[in-house]
Amino acid sequence: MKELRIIGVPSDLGQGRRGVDMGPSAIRYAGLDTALERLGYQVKDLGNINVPTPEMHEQTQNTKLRYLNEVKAVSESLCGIVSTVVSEGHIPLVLGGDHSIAIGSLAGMAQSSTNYGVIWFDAHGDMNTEETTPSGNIHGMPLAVSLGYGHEDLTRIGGCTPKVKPENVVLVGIRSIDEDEAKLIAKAGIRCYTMSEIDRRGMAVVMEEAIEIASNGTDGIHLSLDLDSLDPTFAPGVGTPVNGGVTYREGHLAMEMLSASNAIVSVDVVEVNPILDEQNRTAVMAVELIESLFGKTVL
Ligand code: 6HN
Ligand code: MN
Ligand code: MN
Ligand code: MN
Repeated sequence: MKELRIIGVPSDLGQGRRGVDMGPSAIRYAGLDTALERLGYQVKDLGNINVPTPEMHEQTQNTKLRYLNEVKAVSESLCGIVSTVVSEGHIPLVLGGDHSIAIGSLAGMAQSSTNYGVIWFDAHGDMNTEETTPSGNIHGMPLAVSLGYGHEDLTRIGGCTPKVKPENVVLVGIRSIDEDEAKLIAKAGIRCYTMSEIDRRGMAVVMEEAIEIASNGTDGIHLSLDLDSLDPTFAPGVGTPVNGGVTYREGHLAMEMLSASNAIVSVDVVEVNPILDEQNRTAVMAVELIESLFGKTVL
C-alpha cells in the first residue's frame, strides 16, 4: 500500500488575513495522523517547511504581487519535497497555509514522472495574473501559474511550464470569479463546475465528469482542496468565505467518489484559518473530508 507523507506549509504570504499560517497545526490538532492510521495507512509527518513571516519582508519589489520573492522561495522548497515524496512512491498530503502553496505542490508533481490531472475544489477560480488581480494576493493565482500564466518567477518554478495540461484540469464549487479572471478561464479552456451547475445536475454527476476529465490519459489526480469551497456554515474559518457553497454531504460525496476512483496521487488542503474559526471546526471538517478521501465508509 502507498504511504502518506504529511508536509506542513505554514504560509500566510499569499493573502491579507493573518492566521492561515497556523492551518497545519490546527489540522494536526484535529487528529489527522491517527485518523489516517485508523484507515490502515502508514503515515509519516515530515514537519513544516521553513516559511518567512510577513514581518521579515524587506522591500517591495517592482511588482503588484505581494511577497513575490518569499512565495517563490517557499514554492521552490515545497516543489523539492513533493517531487522526492512522489518519486519514493508515496502520496504527499500538503497542509496549508493559503492556496499559494499549490504552486509548489504542482511544480513538484510536474518534476516527478507522474502524468497527472487536477481537481481544484474551491469557491474561487484562482486564475488571476498580475494583470487581472484585484488584490495583489498570490493565493488568487496558483491555478493560472500552474497552467503557465502569470509572473515568470512563479511559472518557471521547477523548470517546466505548464505543470498540467488544461484538458485535465477541473474547477468544482465555483461561485466567485473576478471579471478578467473569467476571460482567462475561458481562454485556458478548463472545465468549470459552478455552484449553480452543481445545484442543477447534482454533485454525483459533476464528480463523475470531473474524475473522468482529470484522469483521462493521466496516471492520477491531484486534489487541491480549498476549505472555502464549502459553505461557511460548515467551514467558517477561512479568509475569503463566500455564501452558497458545497454542503457537508456534497463535500463528503465528492471525497468518497474520489476515493472510489483510486486515482488520487497527491493532495493539498488549504486556507484553514484557526484565528477566524469557531473552536477548530474548519480543521475538523478538513480532517473528516480527508478521511472520506482516503476510504472512510460507514460499513
Ligand atoms: N483563494 N479572486 C480573489 C483574488 O484576490 O484574487 C480571491 C482569491 C481567493 C483565493 O481563496 O484561494
Ligand atoms: Mn501517530
Ligand atoms: Mn483557492
Ligand atoms: Mn478559495
